[in-house]
Amino acid sequence: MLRILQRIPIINSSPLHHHLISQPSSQSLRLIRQLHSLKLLKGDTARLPASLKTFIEENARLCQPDNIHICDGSEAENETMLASMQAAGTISPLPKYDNCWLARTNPADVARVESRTFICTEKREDAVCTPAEGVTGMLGNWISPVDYESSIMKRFPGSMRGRTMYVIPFSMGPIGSPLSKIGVELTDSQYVACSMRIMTRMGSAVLNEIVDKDVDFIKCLHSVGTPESGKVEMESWPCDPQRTIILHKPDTNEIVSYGSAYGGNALLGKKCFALRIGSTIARREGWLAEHMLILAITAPNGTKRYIAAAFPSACGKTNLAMMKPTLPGFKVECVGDDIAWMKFDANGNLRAINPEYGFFGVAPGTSEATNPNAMATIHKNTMFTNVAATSDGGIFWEGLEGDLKPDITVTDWLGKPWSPASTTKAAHPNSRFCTPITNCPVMDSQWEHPDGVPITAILFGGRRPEGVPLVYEAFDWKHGVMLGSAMRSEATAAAEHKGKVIMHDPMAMRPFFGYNFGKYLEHWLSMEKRCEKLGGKMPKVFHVNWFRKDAGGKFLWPGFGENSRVLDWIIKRIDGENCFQQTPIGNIPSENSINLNGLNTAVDMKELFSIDRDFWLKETEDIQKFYNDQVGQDLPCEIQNELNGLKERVGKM
Ligand code: GTP
Ligand code: SPV
Ligand code: MN
Repeated sequence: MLRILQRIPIINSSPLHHHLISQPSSQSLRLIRQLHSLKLLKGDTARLPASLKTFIEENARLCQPDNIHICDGSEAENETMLASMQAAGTISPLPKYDNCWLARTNPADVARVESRTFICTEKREDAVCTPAEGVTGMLGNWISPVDYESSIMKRFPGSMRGRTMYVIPFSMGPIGSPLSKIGVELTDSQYVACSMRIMTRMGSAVLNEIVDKDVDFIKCLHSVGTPESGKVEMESWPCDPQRTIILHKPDTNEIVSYGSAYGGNALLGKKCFALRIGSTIARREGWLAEHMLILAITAPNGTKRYIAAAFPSACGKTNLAMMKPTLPGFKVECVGDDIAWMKFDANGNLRAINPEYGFFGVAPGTSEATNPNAMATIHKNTMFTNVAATSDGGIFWEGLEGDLKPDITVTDWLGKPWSPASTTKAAHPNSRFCTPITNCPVMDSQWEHPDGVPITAILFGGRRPEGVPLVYEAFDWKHGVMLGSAMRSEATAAAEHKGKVIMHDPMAMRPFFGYNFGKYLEHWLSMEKRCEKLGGKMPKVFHVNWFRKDAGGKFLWPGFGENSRVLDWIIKRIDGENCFQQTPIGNIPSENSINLNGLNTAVDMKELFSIDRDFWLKETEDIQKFYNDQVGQDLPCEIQNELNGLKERVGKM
């Protein structure tokens, strides 16, 4: 047995390999035989550095694909994959637009699966906080190295049988930027390969970086899998929802994902790499990897500011990132809509890049009225997933009712006839468009600048129907970090949660922490000293809430382009204008300092900014309970001090 194994060229030894060596079985024998018959469908392995070659070989041996295809990212390659997916019924063309496609997933595979997402470290406390006795931790899941290996071995052997393994070299961030990082994803899904080509810089140029510079890459393994029964439920969308698992091993920069082809579960550059693994690298290297949009706003006087904003999933990042300001003379340009990697430069300016190359945006609610720039982006080279289709070859979802012509019929995301009279939704609430950033008409000229853009303000915000004002400013950095840590929001469709409960979602990162949240807060706090040493100035921190409702359940604030009025106030504060009044929770705009000129809906500004003592007493209690239950001894004392201060100020109201 061992002799057979030794004949296989193994240059590097990884845990997967050890597993094969240490537990020889008839199964591993089969794996080995399989490797010898593997065909390389496309690509040249001779030039690959040993580390990459080994990574591909070991996983091919494990997953037993029929073929291996090293992606070059070319147009021709993309067309071939699209045609093959069309033939398989995975996607259908949308002839109303230019090279746009509709994918329908297995209805069991429509969102991220947070409960099946794990961080693997030797010690549990490196990955997650220690919750209070009897409390289930909600700030990530830990898995031991032993269970990590066995989870893989229970799922991956032979998981790619009958399929091709695509090797996807990709860069998060502009190729060659000092802020960028490279990954290689192995996947048996053409849908994932085509989507990665949209979402990241993918193909030969990245492979060349790996070959020429022998740079380290993040190892990403993905398989849609096959159910244990061996029976694929929906041939056009193979997956294994029963056994889906998403694993991360920060110590070795490894990501392993099985069973789902949807979004953050499968496009591994996004949440798995850029946030979970990214945040652990960022901590080691002294920077921040965050669930944030990045925008540029230019005021009528010509000054341009860059702002980053952390809102939980489906809480308005894409909308704000490319908004069309209603306030005359203002211009908003987009740098990114979901993820920011931010690092201080030599002068202490916090510089941000968007590591992505595409938008994976929430479809429902997107319309000419809410986000005209997104509408202008998505009619070319776009992959739509789980939206509804129209009889004239177009797309439809909730929010586009106004565009429906009477002679047009609609097919819902499940493929069934749908009409406005239907009681079900036409599009899945987490249906999405996957579209190239370069289509967006309002990208900032600096969006690909290798050094990033200088961030002057950081916004936190969630869906808070009650009690939380439209905007308030943190007193200082520490207070700002506490604000972020105490963030809460209504649950959304982007994950598997049910109902409209208000959930804690600290820093909008709850599903995306790569390490212990208490240590993450410590890292955030430490940014101030780092900046000071370099002689820089920290960004100002604000909390925003577009989603406050009146007693009748109507939004108090019109939102979308009108949010430019809030950005205008924020800029005035960055410039040091005395346009605020202090309250126990932070600084809110002084009367009339939010520019309402030309606003054509009546807004009850009093109610929008009201701060109710009882509400905030309860809020501080809830935050304390969250800290006690979920963070425990990992909570930095500075953060507890900040909460004590808030409690005291609210108590004195
Ligand atoms: P992820 O991609 O999941 O991280 O979400 P996101 O934060 O980018 O959310 P997105 O911008 O796609 O917005 C999600 C939903 O919020 C859509 O239905 C929007 O119409 C709605 N929305 C966005 N901005 C506003 C706003 O200012 N007011 C209101 N009322 N709704 C908004
Ligand atoms: C989110 O849920 O925050 C998203 C979508 O951006 S996904 O990529 O599926 O995580
Ligand atoms: Mn997101």
